[in-house]
Amino acid sequence: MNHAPEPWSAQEFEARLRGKSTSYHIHHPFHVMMAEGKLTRAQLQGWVANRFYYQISIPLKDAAILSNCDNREIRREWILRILDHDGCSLGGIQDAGGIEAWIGLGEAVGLSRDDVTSLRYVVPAARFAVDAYINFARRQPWQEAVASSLTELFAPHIHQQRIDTWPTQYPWVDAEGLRYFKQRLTQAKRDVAHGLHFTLAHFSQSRALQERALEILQFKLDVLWALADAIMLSQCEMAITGPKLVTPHD
Ligand code: AHQ
Repeated sequence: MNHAPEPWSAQEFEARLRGKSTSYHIHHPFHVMMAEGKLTRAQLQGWVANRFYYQISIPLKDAAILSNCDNREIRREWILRILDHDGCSLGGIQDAGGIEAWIGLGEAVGLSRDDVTSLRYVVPAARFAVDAYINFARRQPWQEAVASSLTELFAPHIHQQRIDTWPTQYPWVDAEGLRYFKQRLTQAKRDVAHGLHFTLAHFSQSRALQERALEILQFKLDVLWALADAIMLSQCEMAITGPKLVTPHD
């Protein structure tokens, strides 16, 4: 009789999760072009405007996890992610939040607040990629949605890359706009410590669950890759239709 393979050790399991860094969107041609300073002003504006839809969707994703999660200890930690993005006013602490910081990034690259918040420049394929992530979190067990957040294992690297390269590659961008990336450096590390600890424990009950965790992480890596595809394609369309950021809704 075939016996199910033994689960990997925690070290092996974590190494396999981290090994998926090769699929991270830092390697996407669009992000490589960004790091090399090859994006035009309109292309960088298009990226900021489209990524705003991802940013405002993160709290909805996290709220879906909270609404599905029956574990108070997990919820106490997970709710911090919503406050990080939506902002909060707690015990004298006033934090405008990451969504507000992303609007500031939009203004730093020359968009108006309304250009960003109206979502007028968000292209359909970008919406579809982000919505696939939100709907995954709504419909799958909360434990799987926790595992899907682990693309942030690789996020500090891409945030640091922008902080390091934009001042010289895009000197016209107001440095204040980089605030979002700087605050994510610490927030992402806290979030990953929590999400990874839970994922290593929960999914190590069997080899099949560990394999599922890798499958979930690949799904989310594909979401980020598809989002970059959508933004890059919209730039090609813009090259054909002219410099103005355009979407089918215009
Ligand atoms: O700004 C980002 C962010 O707040 C999050 C939350 C996390 C999640 O729950 O899925 N993932 C994530 C990411 C953010 N920024 C992306 C970037 O490239 O700026 C990276 C992305 C991630 O790696 O998942």
